[in-house]
Amino acid sequence: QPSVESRPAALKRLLTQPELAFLMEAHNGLSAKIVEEAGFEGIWASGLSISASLGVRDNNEASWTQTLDVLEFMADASSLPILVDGDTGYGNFNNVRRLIRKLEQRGIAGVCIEDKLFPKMNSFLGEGQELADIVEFCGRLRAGADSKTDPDFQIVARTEALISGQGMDEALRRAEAYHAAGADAVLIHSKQKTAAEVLTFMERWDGRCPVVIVPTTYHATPTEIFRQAGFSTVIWANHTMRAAVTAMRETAERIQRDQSLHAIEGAVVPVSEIFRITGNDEYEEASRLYLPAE
Ligand code: SPV
Ligand code: MG
Repeated sequence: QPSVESRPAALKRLLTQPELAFLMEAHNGLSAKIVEEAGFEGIWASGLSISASLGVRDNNEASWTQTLDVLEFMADASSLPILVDGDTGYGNFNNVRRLIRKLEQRGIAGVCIEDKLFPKMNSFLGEGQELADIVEFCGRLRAGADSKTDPDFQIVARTEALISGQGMDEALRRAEAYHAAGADAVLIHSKQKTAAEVLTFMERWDGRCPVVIVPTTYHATPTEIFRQAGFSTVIWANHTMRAAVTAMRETAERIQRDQSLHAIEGAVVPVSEIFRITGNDEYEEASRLYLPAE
C-alpha cells in the first residue's frame, strides 16, 4: 500500500465512497489551481470549457493532442485527481486505448467516454443526436479497460440515450451493457429542467455501479435530493469557464469605456496574487540554492 494515495486511487475513492462526491470543472492550469484552493477533491476537465477557453466549438475542433497538452498543464498545476471529458474517445476502440495510455502518462485519474460518434456535438445542441452502436461502443470500453496499466484508472461510461430522446429503457439497457463491458461508473446525462428523469434512472438502476450526474440544466434541484437518491458524484460542469467569461467581459468593457485602469484596479486580484498562485516563492528559494551567489 503506497503511503501517498495515487490520483487514480483518489478518483476511485470519490466514485465508490458512500458519501456524495463533487467534481468541479477546470479548463487550464490556473482554473485547476483555483478549484483545488476552493476545497474541491476532484476536477472535471470539461470538453466544452477547454474548447471554449481555446476559442473553438465543442465539436472536436481542438485535436485530442491539443487537449492533452492542456491536461498536462492542469495535472502539473494541481494535485487533485482529474476526470477527463474524453468525448467519444476520438474514434474507435483503438483511439480509446491510445488515449488512455497517454492520459495515464500525464497523471490523469480517469476518463469519461460518451456513446456518440466522432466528431461529437455538445449535448445541449439540437435534438435526436445519433448514438453509437451499443456493441461497437462496448468494444471501445473493453479496449479501454484492457489498456489500463493502473487498475485504479477510472473509466466512466456516459450514455446520451435520454438526451437524444431514446427513452429510459434504452438508457438502462445501455448503462447495463457499458457496466458489463468494464466501465467503473456510468454517467447518466439529462437536459431536463428538473431531476425527474435521472431520479427515475437511479431508482431502476438499483445500485449496480456508481452513477454520476451533471445537473447543468436542473441546477435548481437541492443537492440533498441527489444525496438521498444515492448518486455517487455530481459534476459542476462548466462554471469556472462561465464565471471567467462574465469577469473578463466586465473588466474588458469597463477598461474600454474608461480608457483607464483606475476604476477596475480594486475589482481584480493584485499581480502579487498571480505570483502566489503560480508559486514564485518556490522559484526564489530554488534560485538561492542553484544560481551562483552574487
Ligand atoms: C462538458 O462539460 O463538456 C460536458 C458536459 O460534456 S455537457 O456540456 O453537459 O455535455
Ligand atoms: Mg463534454
